Amino acid sequence: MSAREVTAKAKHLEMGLSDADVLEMYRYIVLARALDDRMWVLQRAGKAMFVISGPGHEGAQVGMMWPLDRKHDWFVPFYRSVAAVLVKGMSPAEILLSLLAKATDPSSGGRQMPAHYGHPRYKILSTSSPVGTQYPHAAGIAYAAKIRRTGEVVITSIGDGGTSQGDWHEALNFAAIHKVPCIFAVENNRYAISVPLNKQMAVPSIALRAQGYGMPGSSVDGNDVLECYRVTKEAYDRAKRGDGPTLIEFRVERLGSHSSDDQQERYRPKEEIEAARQRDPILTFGTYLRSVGLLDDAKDQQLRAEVQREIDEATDVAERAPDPDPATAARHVYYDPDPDNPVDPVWWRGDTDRRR
Ligand SMILES: Cc1ncc(C[n+]2csc(CCOP(=O)(O)OP(=O)(O)O)c2C)c(N)n1
Repeated sequence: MSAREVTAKAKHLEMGLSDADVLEMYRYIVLARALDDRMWVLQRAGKAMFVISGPGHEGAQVGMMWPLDRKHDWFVPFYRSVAAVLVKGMSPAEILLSLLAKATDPSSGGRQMPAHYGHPRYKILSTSSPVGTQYPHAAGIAYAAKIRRTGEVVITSIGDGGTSQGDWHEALNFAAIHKVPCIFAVENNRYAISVPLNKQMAVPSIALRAQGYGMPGSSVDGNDVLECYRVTKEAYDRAKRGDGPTLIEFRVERLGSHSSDDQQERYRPKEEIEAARQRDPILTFGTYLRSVGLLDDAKDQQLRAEVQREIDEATDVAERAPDPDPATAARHVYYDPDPDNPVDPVWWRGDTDRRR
């Protein structure tokens, strides 16, 4: 039975999303969560040194990535962007290769900390550790896309605390002045590690700040996956038309601690943590899919079993992968021409005599 038969007004159909689309979106959310759980298990087992991930942010991330052309457009992630990089093309195995710092980790060959995602093939820009730097990077890529008339759109994301960084403000100002095709997402979980939102800003909404730079700003419930899609699609179409950037605040819940290095129970009230769990996007989106007849217990169990198998296989691949050769530790730190690497700038220019 399709959603159209159950109700003439299924919200996703009105938005132009098919039944297959919304089921795939749900699958990505469940996949990202299962991957997240596995990362924590690997860390607790002493196989990974650190975990920082996105439980609770998945619905907003899947909704915000869905309007993108996954091959053509750019994504500039942050450490919580697990679901987002999956939608953009990375596999669970690639994410686990980076968690375990393996030689074949596509993000950095095992050099970066976990959660510093990057992938040239999927146009995911490598993550830098200082919070906020992704915003000017995204504004710069979007400026280049505009000058080169490539038609690419850029999306980047950050947490609420990251909006206190100078980089964040400079990027928005520059992007609005030059009307670049960029979507600036903020995943507002109301905490920057243990620092609450009211110690980061004196305004009631991050979206309000857009006005100060001369771009539209929206605030959306990040557990309402379809709303996240709708608002981002509007911003995407605006960027495509050449009308410039948009700021979108996604109000999300952080369902765990900031990272494997802290304990949220020490700075968050129990009731708040419990209330956050009720707003889990797996629950909210699952409820929607059931209400339009696309999901039931049997289908949900089958999907979760398939996802679990995929995560088990990815774990095997990552655990069996070789560690990097210590002799190559400084590779990628300084410029090192590599004729076999298709993203090497020398290779691009065909300037091969400059190779060592
Ligand atoms: C410039 C800079 N300052 C501090 C840090 C350490 N740090 C890493 S994540 C983080 C909290 C960021 O909070 P927020 O932007 O709200 O995102 P969230 O982790 O809550 O998703 C901090 C302070 C850093 N990486 N870079």
